[in-house]
Amino acid sequence: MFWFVSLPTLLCVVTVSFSEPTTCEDAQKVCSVIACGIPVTNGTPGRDGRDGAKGKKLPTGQGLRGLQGPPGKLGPLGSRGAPGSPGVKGQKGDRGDSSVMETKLANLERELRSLEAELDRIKKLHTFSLGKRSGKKLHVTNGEKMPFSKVKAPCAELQATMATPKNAEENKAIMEVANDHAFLGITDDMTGQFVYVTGGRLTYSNWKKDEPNDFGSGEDCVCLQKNGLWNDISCSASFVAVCEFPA
Ligand SMILES: [Ca+2]
Ligand SMILES: [Ca+2]
Repeated sequence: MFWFVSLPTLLCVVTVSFSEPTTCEDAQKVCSVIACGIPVTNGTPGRDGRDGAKGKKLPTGQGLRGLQGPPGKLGPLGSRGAPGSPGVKGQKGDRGDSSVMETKLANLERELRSLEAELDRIKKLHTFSLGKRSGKKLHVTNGEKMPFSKVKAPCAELQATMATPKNAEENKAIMEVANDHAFLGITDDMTGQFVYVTGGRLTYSNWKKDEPNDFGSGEDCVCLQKNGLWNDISCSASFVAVCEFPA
């Protein structure tokens, strides 16, 4: 049977066996008469092939994004910012109902004026009946005689002080009000120097001749005599109490 195979066909088979065409189409390009698709029986498996060439390294891919972590710690307070610009001025509000307060205030003012007038009237009555105005002072007395230690209290009840003449006019006013020997608010029982009971050294005096003499080393208070002269005398003696307060 091999003897009927033409020569070109035989050469083609030989040629094909040496060039190892990879496909049947490759074989057809070399040999136009070769018959493809002829069924063949499977042979024994070939040997394992050699290791292939090392693959090309690909660029690093992007991995999957991890889960979001917990919030971080609160940061420190920032510095105080600059003041903002003023807001838009609001509309004028409705007028409140202040008539009740205005009425009460008016009543209080009326009562205050009435009390001031009454007080002024009482002061004038005192001046006319008991007291004597001298400059900015008003001197009063009830005519009662008492020791020096007891004069201070009734004056304090009137929110006044013991009579302390600071000039000749006041000295004369006290003398006329007392119309008798009177204690003045002056003593030297603490330091040996005569001072006002309200504090401070004397700025005016009207001592009688040879006074103060501190007779018997026991004269620490001052008496205004009926003639207006001063004498240091015992504080335990009793004389008219005269008080003074701002007119
Ligand atoms: Ca004395
Ligand atoms: Ca004396």
